[in-house]
Amino acid sequence: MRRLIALLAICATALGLMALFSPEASAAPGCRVDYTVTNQWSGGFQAGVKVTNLGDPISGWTLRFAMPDAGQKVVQGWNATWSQSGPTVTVAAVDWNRTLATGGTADTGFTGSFTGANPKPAAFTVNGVACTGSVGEPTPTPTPTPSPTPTPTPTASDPGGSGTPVGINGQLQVCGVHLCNQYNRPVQLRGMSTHGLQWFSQCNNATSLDALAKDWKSDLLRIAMYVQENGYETDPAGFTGRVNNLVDLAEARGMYALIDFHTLTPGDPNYNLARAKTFFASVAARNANKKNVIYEIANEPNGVSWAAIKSYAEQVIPVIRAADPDAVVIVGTRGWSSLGVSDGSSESEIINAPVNAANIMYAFHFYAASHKDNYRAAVSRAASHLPLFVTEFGTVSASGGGAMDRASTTAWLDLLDQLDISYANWTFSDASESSAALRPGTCGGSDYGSSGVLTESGALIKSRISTADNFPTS
Ligand code: IDC
Repeated sequence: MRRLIALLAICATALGLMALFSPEASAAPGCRVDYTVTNQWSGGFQAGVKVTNLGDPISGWTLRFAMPDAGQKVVQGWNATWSQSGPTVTVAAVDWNRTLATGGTADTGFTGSFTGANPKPAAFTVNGVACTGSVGEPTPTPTPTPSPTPTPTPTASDPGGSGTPVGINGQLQVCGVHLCNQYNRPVQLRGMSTHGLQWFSQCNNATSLDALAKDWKSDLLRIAMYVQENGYETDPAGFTGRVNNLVDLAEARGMYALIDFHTLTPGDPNYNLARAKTFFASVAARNANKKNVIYEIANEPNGVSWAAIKSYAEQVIPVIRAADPDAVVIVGTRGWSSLGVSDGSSESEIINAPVNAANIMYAFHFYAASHKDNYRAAVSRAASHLPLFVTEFGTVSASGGGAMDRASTTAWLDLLDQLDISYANWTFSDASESSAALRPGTCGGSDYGSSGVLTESGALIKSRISTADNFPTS
């Protein structure tokens, strides 16, 4: 009998130890959850949920909390897998944020709906351990009732601070063939594009975007959300959430955010028409009140006529306008956004049959080692008829690799400066390809701007975009 008791005691200890070391119930003796309602409207709200691990490093986490009111429902979450059963909300880490060092944080959030009150949730646990840290500010009362304790957001009138690109220029609009600021004066935005979010999200974090805004002085972040190649189509809610999160990170730093529906293969954007409508309805509704958002509805149509692209645009643009009437929308062009040139056509097919919508621009892309004088000539001609935005370009060949072509890149950027055409460089990432601005592996560190981490392309582009903007203010 005594032996049996001893055996049971050993088993119990072993089970306890297993529980302690399994990632789900690991030894995190402490955690904090910051829950902040960042926006609230009639029947709906948005909240940021930040998990801080105050215990030992963990290699996986699941957050749970309870919604106090029966009418409170999670609609869509981001940066984690969200589910709700009755009052209990379960938030499971995703691959790229499941490891949390001591003091490490994971930023997630969700949009929700509510019917009665919208009290703040309770009983936060991470891997079953109660999080006793602060759970954030009291929830503001629904608008339009003025809130006694409004949750501060950087959205208001001065996003990211008064000296920033968004702080100075405010809501953009197309005037004539130019992109104009709130004073109706032409502006040129110069910045960077992410790589595919499905592959390089580790390069887009608070530290790297601080560097991009302050050190690179980038005016914009293009958010390249691939639709295929393990992108949006595999997890619409997850990718929508990631895009929204990056819009917020850009906004908080006073940068414009170009939401790129990165279609590439197949080349006919109509293949993704239904997805585009769903995606843009959602991001446009969610970001309608922001001044920093620009929509790019199809990255690079290819193997498809201008008529088919125009038809796609005329179906997607009204969906955006219904939710966000005043934002600039950019339409991709034939032949990988070459204004048709790569297909043996030219800008005249667009001039002769423009998209039937206001406040829009047309995308032009180039890769400096592949696209030279005849493409520059097309842009020079087109620029006096069409509002153009170079939403993507590389300093290298169209494969994204090969040698950097400094002379052609310089000729291109000088031309764009002269014409006041905005641009975003491919890519602000550490991909192992010469178009990447950061050296392979460097996104795991905390330096995103010094010469030690920049590639040849990164150094050239940073030197070009970090010069003073001199945006007109009257
Ligand atoms: C390339 C990436 C490469 C990736 C490939 C996948 O650099 O790492 O494997 O896409 O599709 C474009 C496209 C852009 C390309 C880029 C370079 O918009 O997605 O990225 N490029 O080839 N158009 C012209 C060049």
